[in-house]
Amino acid sequence: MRTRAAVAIEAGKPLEIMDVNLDGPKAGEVLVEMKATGICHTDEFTLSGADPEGLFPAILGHEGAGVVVDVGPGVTSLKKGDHVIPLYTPECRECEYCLNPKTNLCQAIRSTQGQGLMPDGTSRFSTLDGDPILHYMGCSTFAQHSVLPEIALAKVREDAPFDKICYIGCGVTTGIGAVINTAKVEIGSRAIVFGLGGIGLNVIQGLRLAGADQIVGVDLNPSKKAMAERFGMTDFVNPSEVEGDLVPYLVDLTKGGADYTFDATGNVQVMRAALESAHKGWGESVIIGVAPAGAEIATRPFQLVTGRVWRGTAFGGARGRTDVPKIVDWYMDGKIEIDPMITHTMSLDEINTGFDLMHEGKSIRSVVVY
Ligand code: NAD
Ligand code: DAO
Ligand code: ZN
Ligand code: ZN
Repeated sequence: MRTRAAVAIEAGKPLEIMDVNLDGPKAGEVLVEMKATGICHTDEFTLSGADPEGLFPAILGHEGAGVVVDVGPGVTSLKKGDHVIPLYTPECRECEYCLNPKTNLCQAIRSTQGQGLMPDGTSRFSTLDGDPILHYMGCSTFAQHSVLPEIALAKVREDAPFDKICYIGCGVTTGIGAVINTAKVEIGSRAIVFGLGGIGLNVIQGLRLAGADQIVGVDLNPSKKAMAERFGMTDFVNPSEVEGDLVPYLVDLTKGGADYTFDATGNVQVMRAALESAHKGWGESVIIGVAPAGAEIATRPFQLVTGRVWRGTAFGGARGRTDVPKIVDWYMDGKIEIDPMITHTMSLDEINTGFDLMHEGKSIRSVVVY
């Protein structure tokens, strides 16, 4: 079939909107009509050329929501008409990783997904001239139709609005999951969140959900304060306004250090400050931000000897087919908010405007509605 897509032809160039060919689903695969997709910083990271693993030409996008149009042979868990959210972290429920409760990093299709290919080693997308176009993070949600492995789709309730729940495909789940699944924050905790963007705001609402008593937000951009307060931040710190070192200031503010700290900036100096502002003896620091290629973290080992813990999280530690439908329920039941974070919506033809808004720091989330 033919479908319309925003194609990343090469790094550093705007996406090109064009008709492309899409082959139907093979065994274990599902054809999805995308109804909405968020534009995430990771799409920008790849499009900019900063991602050393970025491959071109490709159809980017990994934060979608849509409807099943067709299923390939052997697909049992999904049928035509089901509402789904694509998963860049799949859940096969059979591999060594899925069977280990300590991780969500299913490895069933890891190698082909990283090469921009479907599990059989080929691409379903091609140009009208027949040249292959690569998939991206196993999702390629910047196309009106996409083919995905069955294990990379979460089935969700049908009354949930696509233009909001697409954000659960990455930002919402990553932020809330970092709190609930990775840190396992207890009621009454003190926490510090570094970076109040699309991920950090969801960490903040995750902390509110978990019953944290003190939620400190740290950001260089003072315009982030109002929205973070709306989601539960109790104290705002702008590092550029702190006299002296940031870490002792934060340790003092949290009465000896935070029980939990989160990096949602991707900056390795911030990651160090996050670790060192965690409480001596028990404080845990969770790295969410993706640092530039080759960047390294540092601290004095004595920080760990004296009881602080450094850990990281991918997709908020969520097992997508199991956890994503529950997060959609939380949204529909009013336990979490998404609507205020969707600051802009646009058509596929206008998708490059979404990237411009991100560069200008004017959006939290832009969503393309098909
Ligand atoms: P964003 O750009 O919307 O937000 C980042 C925020 O950090 C901004 O508000 C910015 O002002 C602030 N900031 C930057 N430098 C700072 C500093 N030195 N001190 C304090 N604040 C600073 O980005 P986002 O969409 O929220 O993503 C945050 C990070 O999370 C990115 O690195 C992204 O790649 C990563 N991410 C990780 C996962 C995962 O599974 N681990 C998933 C999605 C995104
Ligand atoms: O190596 O098994 C693996 C998969 C790693 C995927 C980790 C994704 C981390 C977050 C990237 C940004 C998400 C938008
Ligand atoms: Zn698996
Ligand atoms: Zn993302």
